Amino acid sequence: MSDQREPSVVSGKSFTAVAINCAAKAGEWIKTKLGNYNRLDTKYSSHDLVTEVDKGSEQLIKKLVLTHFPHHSFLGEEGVEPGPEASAQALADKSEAEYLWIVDPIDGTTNFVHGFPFFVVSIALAYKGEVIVGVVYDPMKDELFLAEKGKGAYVSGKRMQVSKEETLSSSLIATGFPADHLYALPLNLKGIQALAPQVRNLRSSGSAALHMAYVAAGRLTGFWEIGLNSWDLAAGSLLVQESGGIVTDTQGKSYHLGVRNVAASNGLMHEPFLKALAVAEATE
Ligand code: 2AM
Ligand code: CA
Repeated sequence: MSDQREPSVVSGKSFTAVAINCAAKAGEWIKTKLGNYNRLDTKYSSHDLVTEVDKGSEQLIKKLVLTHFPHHSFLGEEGVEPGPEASAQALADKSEAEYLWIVDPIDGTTNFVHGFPFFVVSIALAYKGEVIVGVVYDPMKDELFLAEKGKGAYVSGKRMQVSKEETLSSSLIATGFPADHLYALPLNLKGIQALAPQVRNLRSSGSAALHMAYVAAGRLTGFWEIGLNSWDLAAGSLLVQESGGIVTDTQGKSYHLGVRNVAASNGLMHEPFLKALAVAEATE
């Protein structure tokens, strides 16, 4: 087996092996529940959905992680009250953790609920606040995106690289339509209005983690969105960085776990990308 494939080899009780195992197990289980679950609740607003499957997936992952690493800390979307303040507080509460697992058990819940086949499991491990392992698993395509700090990023065992577009006009860019209709959605819509005529085209799959993985894989040139949470971005941020791309907030500051307004790209068009958002006053 070539060196390039090594990081996806599962062995022993390594952090990466556990992350992969959790994502694969949760993803397979989620897939069996597609169109086959009982409870649908809303969280922050009628646009913010959660199902028993989100909760079950998080329990499965948490149990597995803590079985292997009982002294590690765990931050999962379903363990946090809805809303930006609670998210920020939950992250602050874990700021002293040496090893912190940051998990979105289903990123793209609205898609899952509607049977629109774009949703992923996102699992990151941070060491002293820095992401060192990131896994995003898409069970519908059976694609596993993996990055280890300093060791590159891989999709299903194949090394990933960001795309090569250097201009906005040649870029395919993704964004989202945030559930928060008071603050995040209007800002994002401003960015959309400004960027749509300037780029090759825009896409919106409904899963931030999948967009980050696709930037890493060179399938998208860039991605931005206002009002995301640490669990949407932690794994994807390492995927993009280890594939040669850049992750900042929408104002250009380096990525850290607290970033909510994200801009990720191949790096080559990051400057005009951020500039277009700034000119549109769509950054915060
Ligand atoms: P989710 O499916 O895990 O909720 C789509 O715009 C992206 O926004 C998805 O990654 C989605 O993740 C996330 N999202 C949905 N509701 C959100 C909320 N209230 N706050 C922050 N992010 C949200
Ligand atoms: Ca989620």
